[in-house]
Amino acid sequence: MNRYNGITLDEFIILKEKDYPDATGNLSKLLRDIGVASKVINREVNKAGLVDILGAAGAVNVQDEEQQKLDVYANNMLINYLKNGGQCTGIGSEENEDIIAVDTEDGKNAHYVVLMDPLDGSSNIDINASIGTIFSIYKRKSNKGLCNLDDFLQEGNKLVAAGYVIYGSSTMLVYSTGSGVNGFTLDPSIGEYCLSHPDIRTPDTGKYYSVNQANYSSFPTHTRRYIDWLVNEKKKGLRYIGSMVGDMHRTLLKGGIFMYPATNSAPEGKLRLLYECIPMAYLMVQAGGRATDSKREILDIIPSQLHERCPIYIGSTRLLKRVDEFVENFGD
Ligand code: P6P
Repeated sequence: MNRYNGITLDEFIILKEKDYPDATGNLSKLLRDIGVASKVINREVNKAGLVDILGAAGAVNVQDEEQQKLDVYANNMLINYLKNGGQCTGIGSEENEDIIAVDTEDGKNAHYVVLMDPLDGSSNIDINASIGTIFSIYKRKSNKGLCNLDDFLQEGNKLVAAGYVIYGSSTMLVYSTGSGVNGFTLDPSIGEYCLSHPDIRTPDTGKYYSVNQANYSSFPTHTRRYIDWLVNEKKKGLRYIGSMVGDMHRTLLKGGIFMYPATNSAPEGKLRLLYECIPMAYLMVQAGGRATDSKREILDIIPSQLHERCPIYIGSTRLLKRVDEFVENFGD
């Protein structure tokens, strides 16, 4: 029983701030702002079936995907909280073509930029499967004033924090500031996230692999042979929700491997490097796992564009090691 078990997210953030002597409290405030925004999004997600906020908003986002109304709501909610919280100088959202520079006095003097996928897995909204919010926080590279694109195009090793909120059978916020991963479950009776999963560690192997098997024939040879090995030699089971936050939450807690490889139609993979792959890789590494694009550690990749995609293989260290061996034996 962890001595912190059950304390609220706010209490935990303040408690952990003491571990950083030069902490000013700005990052703590920013994390709390994200936590509050997620509770407001959670309220709308929980009643999505009851009011007319389901179904496409009509617009399409930069990924050419039809935006669901909840996508739009979650994006606007997070942008408002981040703009008004005073700790964020800029926002990069999967739903917005360009960065949003916060041009208030506080914003121009703030230290952090936030990258986010406001509502990942939105194709699952209508069928009530798990969806989630994914966020990353970097220290700006520029000095004061309006932020610029370089503040966002940073490798994952430079992250100061990352996390996700999963809106599932219960709502959880899972995050790290670089010294381990902790999970908080929302207690609706008090409206607070309470520590429920202290110091999450990913097992070095696991029962399941997670991939869209329908794309099998167009995966690289090394990936097809690797999946054959998982199924025929290791008798692994397949679990795939089609919502990265849901598939990653299972992999983080239970071990295994999640993959979104390159395919014929998506030679760079489908998932976005900055909004999905880097934050999830950061959390997985912090929990003792690993994440690559089949050749490079995800956290070492220096992004060149805001919306670039990359293949991802992420999960238990022993299963990732075998990916290296299959790539070695079967090439690209
Ligand atoms: P596919 C959801 O649209 C998403 O971006 C991720 O959450 C999920 O892992 C992936 O796409 C699912 O893609 O091609 O298997 O439907």
